[in-house]
Amino acid sequence: MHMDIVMQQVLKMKNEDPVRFNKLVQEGMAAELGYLPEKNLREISAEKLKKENYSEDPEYTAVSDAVLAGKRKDVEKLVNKLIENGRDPLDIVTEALMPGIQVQCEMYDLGKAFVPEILMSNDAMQGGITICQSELGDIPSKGNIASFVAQGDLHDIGKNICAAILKANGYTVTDLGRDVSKEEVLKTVKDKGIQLVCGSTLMSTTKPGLMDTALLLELEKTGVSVACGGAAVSKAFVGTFNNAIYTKSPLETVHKADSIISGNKKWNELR
Ligand code: B12
Repeated sequence: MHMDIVMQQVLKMKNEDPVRFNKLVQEGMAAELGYLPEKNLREISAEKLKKENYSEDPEYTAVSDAVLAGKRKDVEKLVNKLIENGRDPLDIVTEALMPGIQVQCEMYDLGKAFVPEILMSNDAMQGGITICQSELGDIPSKGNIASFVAQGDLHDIGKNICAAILKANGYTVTDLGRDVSKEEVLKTVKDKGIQLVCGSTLMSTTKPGLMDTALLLELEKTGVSVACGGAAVSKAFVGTFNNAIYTKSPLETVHKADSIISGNKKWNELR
């Protein structure tokens, strides 16, 4: 087709159907950067994503499926049964509950699932996480951590998982929720004797919130640094400012929190 006509159609779509326009631009960029192989984009199915994310244990797979279907009651029933059978609650979180939400989120990203499905799966996963946490009981606290999602960002699924895994590993976590200002974080650090802050963001536009928080905590001489994670955050980005470390996964955060809170290492030794 002649390029002028293509451009006219593209501009028409931009005005009349901005959602589709933005989706196509993002897919095109992701394919160009190598995140989405162009030819496979339409072939990705729930079955394929399950194969990539699910455990091989059928009892865990059943929980992941119930999370994917957004069935909170089924998740709770299955998780209770696994616990009765002596399964490790932390394993249930990472091997059974997390894979379900991961598949749902990837389906959403491909335009094959929608907001209500994400929210139902999140709720179903939270049902399972609550049971696992209560099962772990009162472990003597290893230290005080605050968790938050940067100002302007509402994506909190990953942060909730990270907070749950920190709690399961013996930390007292003050969860400030999402869309949190640096001033709120500072106040909590001062009021609650926080020893490490864990912050996350999933959008490029809200990344500066993590940097501003780390720098404010430094400026105010709190001695508390920020472990930064979430899909929009990279090691390179965190390396551009002081008083912060990059942690790729919740378990890596646990290990780095252990080093920082026991006083063995400072943020600048863990970069
Ligand atoms: C689910 C989702 C939503 C849900 C969020 C529901 C909720 N309660 O969180 C809804 C539908 C509400 C939503 C809304 C929007 N979204 Co959205 N969303 C997603 C999606 C599909 C999945 C994110 C997710 O939860 N993944 C699953 C979790 C488990 O993964 P995770 O967060 O990365 O967490 C893991 C690690 O990163 C790490 N981790 C996470 N946090 C932390 C913290 C610490 C300290 C550590 C150590 C580790 C860690 O551990 C986790 C477990 O492994 C992504 C695309 C994608 N595939 O990532 C887009 C995405 C993040 N959304 C995007 C956008 C643009 C939006 C909207 C602006 C859309 C719109 N036009 O309205 C709004 C934003 C509203 C706002 N102000 O925040 C873009 C962001 C682009 C960018 N880079 O800037 C993405 C990337 C989609 C895309 N391809 O364009 N979204």
